[in-house]
Amino acid sequence: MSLSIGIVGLPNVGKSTLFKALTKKEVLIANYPFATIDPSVGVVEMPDERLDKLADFSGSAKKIPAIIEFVDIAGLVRGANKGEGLGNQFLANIREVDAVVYVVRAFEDPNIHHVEARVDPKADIDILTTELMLKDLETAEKHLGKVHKDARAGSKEAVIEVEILEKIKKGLEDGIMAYKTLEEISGEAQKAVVEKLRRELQLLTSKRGIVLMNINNTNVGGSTPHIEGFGQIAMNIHGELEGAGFSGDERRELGLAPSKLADLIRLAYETLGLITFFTTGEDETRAWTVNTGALAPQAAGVIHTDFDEKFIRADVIRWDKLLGAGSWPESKTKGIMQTVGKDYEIKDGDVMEVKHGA
Ligand SMILES: Nc1nc2c(ncn2[C@@H]2O[C@H](COP(=O)(O)OP(=O)(O)OP(=O)(O)O)[C@@H](O)[C@H]2O)c(=O)[nH]1
Ligand SMILES: [Mg+2]
Repeated sequence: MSLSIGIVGLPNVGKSTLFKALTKKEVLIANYPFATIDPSVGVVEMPDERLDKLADFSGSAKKIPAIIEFVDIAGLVRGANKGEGLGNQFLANIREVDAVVYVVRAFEDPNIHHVEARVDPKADIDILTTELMLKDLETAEKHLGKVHKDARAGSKEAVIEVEILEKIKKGLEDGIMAYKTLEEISGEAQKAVVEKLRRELQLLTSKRGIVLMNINNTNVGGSTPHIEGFGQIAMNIHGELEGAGFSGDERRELGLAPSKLADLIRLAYETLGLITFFTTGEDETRAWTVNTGALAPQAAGVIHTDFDEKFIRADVIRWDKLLGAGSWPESKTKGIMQTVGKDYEIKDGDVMEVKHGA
């Protein structure tokens, strides 16, 4: 399970600068709108000191962190849903990601051109979400046309689909992003249709996100935006890039503020309801990603697809307790380690050893 996050925002707000700070990849950073046309994709390792400590503890030959893919997407402007600016080009890119970082400009700098000729992060968020919602409205209406036919032909599933699409549509017309409408739908048959619609329509606002305010050290211009249920972070993107590659200690010596890139990645995990568990041994220590609420067999299935069906039981211990016990066998004799069955819910920070019949 690898996670991909799209960087979305108005032109010239620092999206490519953030992408470069995160991925250390060379991209065009330029003080003019629409510098980015084709999206760039880069992979970032999830920083996690628990992984480092576990790998030291086990004397592992390899250490494999969880990874996150970031996609630097073209800037979008007012009217983009109708093809303004680079128009529809960015939409396909947003469809492909799991979550969105909405970057808004909160720094004052007369030398950096702002497409709206003012600094107002809240107004920028309104432009971004409005454009995406308008596009979603178009997609939902188009799809409704098709599904209506199936519903009339007597398909039960299509009847539910129409119901849900109508709710999404009404919500979008009232300025409610699709993720919110979808999350509020209950009923087993309904939820199955929600999953189907998520996959098939990939509505732009059906994805969760983070609001990132690009600030200077000195000021936050305009009013603070907020999207219910979304993570929020303020960051000096330019400073992040300048400090990229320096350790925490080096940053202190240079008088740079501590990096917030790791906070951003953690926030993405939180926002998406993801947790990390570990496997560890002499060969490797590895971090794995699962959804909150995943049961032991599902987690085992992330390690190897066969392990899900052929799951028998697992030995589980929280990472710091394992370190405290001194060794895996000692954690057993001391009774700190738990042997769990199929109904065990994996917790963030668990170390797991799967017993399977595969
Ligand atoms: N003062 C200041 N300038 C910044 C900051 N972040 C980015 N910039 C500058 O803003 C300009 C645009 O940065 P980019 O990262 O290329 O912006 P973008 O959002 O990718 O723009 P498009 O690809 O055109 O949509 C560059 O000149 C950056 O150096 C910041 O935090 N402070
Ligand atoms: Mg760019």
